[in-house]
Amino acid sequence: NAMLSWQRTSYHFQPEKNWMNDPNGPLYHKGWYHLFYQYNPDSAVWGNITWGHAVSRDLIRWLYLPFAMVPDHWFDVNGVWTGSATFLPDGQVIMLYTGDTDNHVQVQNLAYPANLSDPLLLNWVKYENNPVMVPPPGIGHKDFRDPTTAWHANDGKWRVAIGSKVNTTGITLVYQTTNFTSYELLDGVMHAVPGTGMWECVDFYPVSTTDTNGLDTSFNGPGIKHVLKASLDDDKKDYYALGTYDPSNNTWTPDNPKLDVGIGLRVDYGKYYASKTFYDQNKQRRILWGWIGETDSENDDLLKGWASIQTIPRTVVYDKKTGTNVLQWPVEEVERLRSNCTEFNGVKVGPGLVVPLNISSATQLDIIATFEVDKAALEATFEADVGYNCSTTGAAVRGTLGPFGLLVVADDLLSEFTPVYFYVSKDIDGTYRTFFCSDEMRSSKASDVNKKVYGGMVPVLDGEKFSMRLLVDHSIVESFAQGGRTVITSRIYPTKAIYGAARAFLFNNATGVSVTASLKIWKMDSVDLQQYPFDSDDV
Ligand code: DQQ
Repeated sequence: NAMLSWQRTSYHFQPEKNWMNDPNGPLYHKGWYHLFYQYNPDSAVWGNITWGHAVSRDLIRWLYLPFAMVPDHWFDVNGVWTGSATFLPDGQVIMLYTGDTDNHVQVQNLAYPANLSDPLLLNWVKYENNPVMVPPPGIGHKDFRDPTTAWHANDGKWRVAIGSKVNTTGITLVYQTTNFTSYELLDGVMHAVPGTGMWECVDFYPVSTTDTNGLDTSFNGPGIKHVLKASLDDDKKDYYALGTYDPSNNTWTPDNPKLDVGIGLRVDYGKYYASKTFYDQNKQRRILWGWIGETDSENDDLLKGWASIQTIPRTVVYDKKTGTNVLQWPVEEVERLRSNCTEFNGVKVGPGLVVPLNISSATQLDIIATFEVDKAALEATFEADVGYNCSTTGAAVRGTLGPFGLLVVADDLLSEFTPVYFYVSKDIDGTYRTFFCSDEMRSSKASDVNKKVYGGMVPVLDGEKFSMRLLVDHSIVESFAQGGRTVITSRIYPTKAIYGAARAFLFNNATGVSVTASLKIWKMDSVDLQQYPFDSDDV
């Protein structure tokens, strides 16, 4: 449907048509990054789940390959569901995935490449004695899915985590194996959080507290913490926590019980789910993928013939400055798409003002913006909006110390726009709290769009400016605050602010402070995604 074609992205990964959901089994092999993904070959809604497959040299320019796995055995005939890849020391690639069986039981299956020397890993073999794990006693047949990348424990055995629940308690089960064909369930659970429901797509990985490089999933020792992430089926949100892993008793303990998995930090505060990391041995970094669904209607998805996007892959590291969160940042390769930089330096935006930025066709942008708030005014404020929360008020509501930020994917008349902004609150004891929000309420004139105000708190340390980075790509805005401490992804469906009509503005809706903004705005080139077999130059 040409009418909706401007909603397709120009530099994010999405299939040519039909439905996509979770990223699966990401890995780097012989010069190629591989992405597998949950895919419906027949329609733009979920179903017939198959593993789509694409490869890239640089995580940005993707080539579509034939399906890696289709639902064709009794142990996965109702869907080749989510899974993860593990490299063995001899280079063998192990793929563990969930199959929905002929009887709708969730089991774990083993697959491996038919030919490891093929850089494209085109052919996959399903192990003949699948399944390799079935729901253990006490676990529901529909509550047992999404195996993680395996890690090598200090006892010389491999371990793999699987999400589940008992009543309304979300849990992580751990199995151990030496050969990936037979598995033993370890006693107890690695972690459990009451009230969080079914844990999907568990991710578990080490981060260095001292170095900036990523760590292989099996890495353990001093100077590291472990991130545990779960995708909560009940509210379709990804939560993570930092903690300590003890392999000897198979437990993981959160640093701060108040910020445990499912009740504390979100991976991304916007439309974002089923994320998964992998260790990139090519560049010694850990890379995070996330599935960005649609927030228009299913009917519109069928009309436009496709649904869902993957984020630009993000590096993830421990935030040494705060010690309480990870930092997510778009992989450096995306910067190769930048062209045509426009700079704005020291633009003063007084209370209640909107300042147009002289950028045309503002649909594909990479924006870096910093804001300085008038210090005297901040200090003179006695109290401001204690108890503020991004989700209760959008950018239209004026406070003393916020909101201020950017309006993106806006038309000239501001009939459509999406504010991405900071909002500062101050308590009578002098403490500040900063929120980072994205307000979709006026992003589209279209009916049948589910619009929200998203966001969360973001630590802003002494001496830091307020800083944000935005990746704008037609119907998606990925927003990173303070170097990636808090991240928000929005889907937007503009009808006026499209192609040449799209603009960007600075705004300051605070009543009590002026802000001074400096920005760099790059146009982003489009990426051509090709179908296999492709030009041999690319291989
Ligand atoms: N999607 C897969 C499941 C997973 C869910 C099925 C999360 O394996 O739990 O498409 O979005």
